Amino acid sequence: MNKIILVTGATSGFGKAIAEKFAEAGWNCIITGRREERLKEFAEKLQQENKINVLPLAFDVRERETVSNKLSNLPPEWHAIDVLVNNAGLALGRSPFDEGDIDDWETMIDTNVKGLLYVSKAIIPYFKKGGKGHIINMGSVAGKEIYKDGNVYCASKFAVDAITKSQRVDLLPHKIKVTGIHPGAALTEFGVVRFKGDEQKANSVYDGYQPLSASDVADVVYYAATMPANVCLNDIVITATAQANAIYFQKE
Ligand code: NDP
Ligand code: 8X3
Repeated sequence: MNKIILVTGATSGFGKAIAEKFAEAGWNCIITGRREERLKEFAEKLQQENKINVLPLAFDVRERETVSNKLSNLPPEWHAIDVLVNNAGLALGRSPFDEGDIDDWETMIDTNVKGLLYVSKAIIPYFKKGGKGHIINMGSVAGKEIYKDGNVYCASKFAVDAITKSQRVDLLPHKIKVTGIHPGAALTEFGVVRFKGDEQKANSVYDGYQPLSASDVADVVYYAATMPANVCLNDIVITATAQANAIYFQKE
C-alpha cells in the first residue's frame, strides 16, 4: 500500500518541492494551500506524472473551524497518514520593531504558530488511531537566533521550535516522531511575499551567494521521513554553504 503524506503550503516553494519529491517516490499526497486553482492544477500534474492519488484541500490555516472541518473528516482511504509536514508559513516585512506593522505581526503569528497548532490538532487523532506517525515542522534559522529587523517573524519560528520540542515529548506515548527542520535562506516565493511584491528587494537578499533551493530542503525532509521506524531525526539545521547561521554570510 502506498504511504500517505500531508503537506501544508504546497502551492509553491518548499511545500511544492516536498510533494513532488514524495510523489515521485510513490507516496499518495494530501496537499493544501489557499490558491485553489494552483493547487488543483498541481494535484492533476502530480497524479498524471506519478500514478499516485492526490487530495487537494484549499483552505487558510488561520481559520480554526475550517481547518477542523477540512481535516477531521477525511475520506477513510486517507486516514492512514504517515507523515504530516507543517510547512505553510510566511514572513511579512523586515523592519525595526518600533516600525513594525501590527497586522503583519498578527498574520505571521496566526499562520506560522496558530495554523501549525490547528493542523497538528486535527491530524494527531489519525496518528493515535494508527499507533504511529511523524510530524515534521518547518522552522527556520530565524527560530534559532534572532537577526536585526527579524523580530516577530523570528519569534514565530522560535515558537515553532518550542512546539516541536513539546510535541516530541508529549506524543512519545503514541509513538509519534517529531522533527524540526530549520532552513536558512532559500529561493522560493518567500522573499516576494515578505516584501509584498517588491521583487528587486526580495532578490537582493540572495545577492552574492547561492542560496538553498526548495528541492534541497525537500531532499532533507524526505531523508528524515524515510528513516527506519526506530530512528527519529529530532532537529535539522540546513543552510547554504555561504551561510553560517541566521546572521553570518560569506558573499562574493
Ligand atoms: P513560499 O511563499 O514559496 O510558500 C509558502 C506556502 O505557504 C505557500 O504554499 C502558501 O500557499 C502557504 N501559505 C502561506 N500562508 C498560508 C495560509 N494562511 N494558509 C494556508 N497556506 C498558507 O515560501 P517557502 O516555501 O519558502 O516557505 C515555506 C515555509 O518555510 C514557511 O513556513 C517559511 O517560514 C519557511 N522557511 C522559508 C525559508 C526561505 O528562505 N524561503 C527559510 C526557512 C524557513 P497559499 O499562498 O496558496 O496559501
Ligand atoms: C527564512 C530565512 O533568514 O529570511 O526563515 O529568516 S530568514
